Amino acid sequence: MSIQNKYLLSVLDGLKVRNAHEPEFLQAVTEVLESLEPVIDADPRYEKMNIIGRLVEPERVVMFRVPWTDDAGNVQVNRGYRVQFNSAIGPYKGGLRLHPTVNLSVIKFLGFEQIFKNSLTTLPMGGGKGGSDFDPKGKSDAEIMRFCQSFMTELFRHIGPDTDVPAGDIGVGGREIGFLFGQYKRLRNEWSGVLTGKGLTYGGSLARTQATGYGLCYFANAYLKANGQSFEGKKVVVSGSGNVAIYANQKATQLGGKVIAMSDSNGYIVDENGIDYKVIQVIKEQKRDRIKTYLNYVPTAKYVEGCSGIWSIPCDIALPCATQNEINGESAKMLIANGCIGVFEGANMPSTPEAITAYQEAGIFFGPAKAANAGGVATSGLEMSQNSERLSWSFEEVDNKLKGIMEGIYAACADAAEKYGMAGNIQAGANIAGFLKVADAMLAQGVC
Ligand code: NDP
Ligand code: 2IT
Repeated sequence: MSIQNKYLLSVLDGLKVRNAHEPEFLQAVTEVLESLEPVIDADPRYEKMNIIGRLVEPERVVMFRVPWTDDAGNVQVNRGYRVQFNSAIGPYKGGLRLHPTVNLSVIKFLGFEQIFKNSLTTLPMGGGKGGSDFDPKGKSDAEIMRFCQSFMTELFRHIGPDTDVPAGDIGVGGREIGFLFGQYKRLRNEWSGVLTGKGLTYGGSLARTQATGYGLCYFANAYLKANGQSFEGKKVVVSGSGNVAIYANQKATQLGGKVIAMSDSNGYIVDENGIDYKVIQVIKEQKRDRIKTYLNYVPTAKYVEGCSGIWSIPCDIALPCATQNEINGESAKMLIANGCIGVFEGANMPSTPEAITAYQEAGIFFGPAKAANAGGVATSGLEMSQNSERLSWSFEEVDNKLKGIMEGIYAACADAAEKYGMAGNIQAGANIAGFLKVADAMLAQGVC
């Protein structure tokens, strides 16, 4: 789809000039602006108040030095980021990613996506994201702690429970959130719900750990159901084997699917009998080991070196849960040729533009990340509510709310797509429904 609207084109052209070295960010913005064309055409206020020009510019970008000492006594330095993208509908909210591929483009694309995702949850959260190019792989607990303490020693002055509330993402789970929280509390002399994904003994919410993976399957299930389909008897391929992938496996299996393949950045495993998520929990959450060690638990399974080959495995449903651009046009065509009926994105922006075009041309179901993986941040929003109330809700209560939110997101995307003449296009519906709430809040708040 190419943009015709002159205003949208001028914003995008300007952005390309000013951010030529930020390919992931430009990819994310282009995808959204293409869907917004009918909305901008229909209401002149968005152009008049330059809503799009303001939306694509982060309210604030913080970049900082993160010095730390490794176990051998060497002084290391990494680069830290927090992009506070949009606070029109609530405090900035979004995860922290620790991975060697992190740079400003990656954090800006994630922060931009987060604006619309958070809006879709219906909870009052603005968009933000942060992280560092620190590589947690092979580091000791003590090194992780020293890094997290140093990272928070700068970050603390920019965040707060009503200002900006970070959480986990790739490389940031319960262990890291604990170290970050401890350092924030120490620096501020204040106990507050400044981070989500906290441990259950200090303000965390039940079901937050499971929320992104469960939410992905609740969303996919609602989508499939609306089209007379279900997970029942379906072969499912899940990429990744981290937080999102593990609980996507568990829920897809509970809903009647069979997860036959999972991966990490080194390679993938295939087990036609179905992969038990508990084995992956042991390998990844307890031992922090590689996926190929699955063969020590299930010797009949197969391991293949290299992660992108996972999309050549015939399956009915694909749940990409690893990282951005992990499904390219060629992989998408392979999935479709092998009979895949739907791709639901657990990771952020896992499909390249060519892959999305292939899904659309084939007419398969496509659940875009900002809708399909919103369950994690939605449950972070529920954690914030519990912290404010000084109460904790039961697992069932949080899980039921999460399910309701994901079903509501599917309905909102379907309705928005239909209203703007693109019935069935859930990708466009997600962008439009997410945009409208933020844009209308921005209109109400004047030029700021
Ligand atoms: P984890 O760190 O728990 O797991 C990441 C998984 O993806 C690992 O299996 C990792 O393999 C693999 N992976 C990461 N980078 C790459 C890469 N460059 N190439 C191949 N594989 C890679 O992260 P999460 O499960 O939390 O996050 C996964 C995705 O879901 C990300 O896109 C994240 O932004 C998104 N997401 C996460 C949410 C959350 O609540 N955690 C919420 C919504 C979206 P290896 O161990 O070998 O690196
Ligand atoms: O991409 C995401 O939505 C997340 N990593 C979760 C963010 C959050 O604040 O829970």
